[in-house]
Amino acid sequence: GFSIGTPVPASSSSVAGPLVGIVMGSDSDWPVMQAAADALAEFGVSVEVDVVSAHRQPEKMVAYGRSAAERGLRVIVAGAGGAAHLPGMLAAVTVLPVIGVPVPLAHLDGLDSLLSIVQMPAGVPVATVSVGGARNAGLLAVRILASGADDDAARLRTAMAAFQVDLRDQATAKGE
Ligand code: RP5
Repeated sequence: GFSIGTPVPASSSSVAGPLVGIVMGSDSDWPVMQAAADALAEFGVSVEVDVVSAHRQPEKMVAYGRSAAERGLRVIVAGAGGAAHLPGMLAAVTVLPVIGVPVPLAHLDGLDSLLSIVQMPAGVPVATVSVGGARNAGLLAVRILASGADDDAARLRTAMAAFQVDLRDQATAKGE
């Protein structure tokens, strides 16, 4: 389980507030979205987690998106399933980069979620990961933070390079 809206303290970040907002249309999305939080925790990035439904909580969704940058967030990871409008609607009301996670539901194998998130009109970008690809969403958020000019970004670049060495070594161990 998880505490909605409770920031997870960073292990080694000097920044006070959460840098990444992880939101989802329903708490039923959490078993998929948890992988994004886990990836960010591995890199010591502070996150906040909340349920924000584009369809059932439209005012909350707009308020979340409009306040995100001024509250100190740098990236939003948004997951939703079915008619998955949350990532795109958030991208419409924030200047922050939005990473969309298509959450697979019982029907259509998540193709509905994928197409709802990936087919954004020009001018309103959402970086869409694979169906259920919340871990990559978290890792992409780390890479976005790592592209900065600050000391935290340099630390994240070093950590990401070490992570990639681990990936290579694991592949080698499997004989690839
Ligand atoms: C979407 O509807 C949510 O993102 C979730 O994937 C799906 C189903 O939500 P429940 O109400 O069944 O939990 O908005």
